[in-house]
Amino acid sequence: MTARDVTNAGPTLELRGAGRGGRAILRSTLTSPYGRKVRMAAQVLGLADRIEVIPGDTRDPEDDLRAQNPLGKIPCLLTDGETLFDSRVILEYFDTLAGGGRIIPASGKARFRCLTAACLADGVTDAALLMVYEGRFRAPEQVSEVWLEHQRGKVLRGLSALSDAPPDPTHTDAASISLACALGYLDWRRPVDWRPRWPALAGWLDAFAAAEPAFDLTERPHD
Ligand SMILES: N[C@@H](CCC(=O)N[C@@H](CS)C(=O)NCC(=O)O)C(=O)O
Repeated sequence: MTARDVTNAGPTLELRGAGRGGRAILRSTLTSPYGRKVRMAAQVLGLADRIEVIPGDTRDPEDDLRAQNPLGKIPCLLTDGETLFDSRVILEYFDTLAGGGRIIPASGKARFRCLTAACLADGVTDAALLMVYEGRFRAPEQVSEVWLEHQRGKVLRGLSALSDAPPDPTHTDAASISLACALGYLDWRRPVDWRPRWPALAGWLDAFAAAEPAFDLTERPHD
């Protein structure tokens, strides 16, 4: 098999599955910031009605999520007999289904800039999530201020870098989706008070929400 064969190997992975009406199944809560990335990308690319969201309880050993994704993390997409995770892979998959180059530039510098900016925003979410988990998984006397400070540094440096060079808020791609989901998560869980420090990013989020209806459409339910 030549290198060219490898890049073009295998049949297409259709977006279908055991969900209602033959839909693919997305294991995710409606509050997960990474799940929101996937739901937003599906909206943007016109794929949302081919996916059924079935919540996954990441802390429940009886939930079949752990059999689907050994890491026990959401989001996780069950499609055409395959299981795809994590959110970055699922965004790549959706982009491919939509013809390519829609939310991730197909090639060149633009592709790797977009993917790196998306990873930076995801990294902000990762660190924010670890700060939240520190309070959730440990008794108050076990909480490590050193660890919290370490993660806070990642959030703050990430936000500074993203504020200095934000993605175009009027163009929805993997980078702007990831940043919007990161900021939405920070607004909800508040591991840091980011708005006073980065008003330009607050303006960025307003501009993105105004330009991209999928942001409001994927907002977590408010009870
Ligand atoms: N890199 C993963 C991160 C996924 C992730 O950490 N999801 C959280 C929920 S928001 C989770 O499943 N946490 C449970 C755990 O870490 O055990 C992605 O982009 O999908």
